[in-house]
Formats: sequence, structure tokens, C-alpha cells
Amino acid sequence: RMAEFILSEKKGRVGLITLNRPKALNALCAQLVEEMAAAIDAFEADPEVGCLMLAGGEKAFAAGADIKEMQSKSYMDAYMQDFITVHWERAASCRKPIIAAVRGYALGGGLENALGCHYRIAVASAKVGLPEVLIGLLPGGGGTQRLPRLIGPKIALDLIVSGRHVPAEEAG
Ligand code: DAK
Repeated sequence: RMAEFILSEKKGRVGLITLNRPKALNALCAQLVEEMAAAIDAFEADPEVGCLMLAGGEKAFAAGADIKEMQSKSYMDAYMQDFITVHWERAASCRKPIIAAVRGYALGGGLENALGCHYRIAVASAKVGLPEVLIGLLPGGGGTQRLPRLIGPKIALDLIVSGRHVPAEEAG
């Protein structure tokens, strides 16, 4: 089956995966996360591919978990359905280097997805943040652990407790 929410192509030895759900600012619905994981599987298994790049769109790398899909789920629903959890660490567990290329918004789970990659390159104007607190969640996809390790606890805690977003340049 053709993927609906991602594009995947080889550029030389680079396996390029582009999140492509622009109408929802690449919100990470279960289907998108599943398609992304399948694309990583394919490039990981392809001997012609040396490293992977994960990109988004111009307006958004990804604006977080899909709030519309998530809002009606109780904790138990999400737990029992493995809601987006099942493939959540797929980038981090990739056995080839995987680099996030970030433009526009990288918020919440979108930022966490980039944090799970092995390396990130962002344009200075990219907007990064963890707005979970604003909808009564905490950044449960790795944000509370990976962000402070990468940029230090002061700015990380500021972003976690305020929910504000800042230019990537300011976040470090
Ligand atoms: N989910 C669903 N739809 C979204 C979305 C999202 N996160 N973000 C944007 N969209 C949709 C909007 O609803 C709108 O759709 P229509 O109304 O046109 O149908 C379209 O994308 C364009 O968005 P806006 O009209 O809002 O565009 P603006 O330029 O005005 O604003 C914005 C851009 C990025 C500031 C704004 O869209 C925004 O604040 N978005 C929501 C950010 C957010 O709260 N993200 C979710 C945080 S919670 C887990 C792991 C991780 C997570 C959960 C579980 N497990 C392992 C279990 C992560 C949780 C989160 O990410």
C-alpha cells in the first residue's frame, strides 16, 4: 500500500523521509507514525542506504501528536491500543545515522520525534517548543529527558513549564 502521509526517496546513499500531511501541520496521527516507521525499516534494510534524513514541510516539521485523534482517548484507551507508542522510539533505535531536518514548527511530539533522531539540523527560524502543558499533558514522548540533555536544564525546563515556543536559534 502506498503511504499517504509520508514521502520516501533515495538521494544517493541518503534515505530521505519527508512527513507530508501539510493540512494538519504534520500532526503525528497513528497512521503517519506507522508509515514513518515502515519507511525507516525499509531504509535500514537497504544496503545502498548509508544514512537517513527525516524532514517535514516548510511551515511545520510536525506540530505534535494529533490532538483531534487523541482527545477522546482515556489513559487506558491509549495504553491498551499502544497509541503511537508502538513505533515511538523507531527513529532512536535506527541502526543507521538518522538526522532530523527541521523547518517551521517542531512542537510537542513533533519536537520529541526530532529529539529521538541522532542529530538535528534546524533553520534558525524554526519554532521549537513543548506545548503539552497547555493541554494538560506532560511531554511524555522523551521531551523531559532528551531536551535537557541536549540544551541544558534551564532552557528545557522553561519550555516545559511555559509551553511557549522559541526560535531554534534561541533553544540552542
Ligand atoms: N493535531 C491536530 N491538528 C493540528 C495540530 C495537532 N497537533 N496542529 C495543527 N493542526 C491543524 C489545525 O487544527 C488546522 O486544521 P484545520 O482547522 O484547518 O482543519 C491546521 O493544522 C492548521 O493549523 P492552525 O490553523 O492552528 O495554524 P496556525 O498557523 O494558526 O498555528 C500552531 C500553528 C502550530 C501554533 C497551532 O496549529 C498549534 O498550536 N498547534 C497545536 C500544537 C500542540 O498543542 N501540539 C500537541 C502537543 S501534545 C506520546 C508521545 C508524544 C505525545 C503524546 C503521546 N506517546 C508515546 C503515547 C505528544 C503529545 C503532544 O504533542
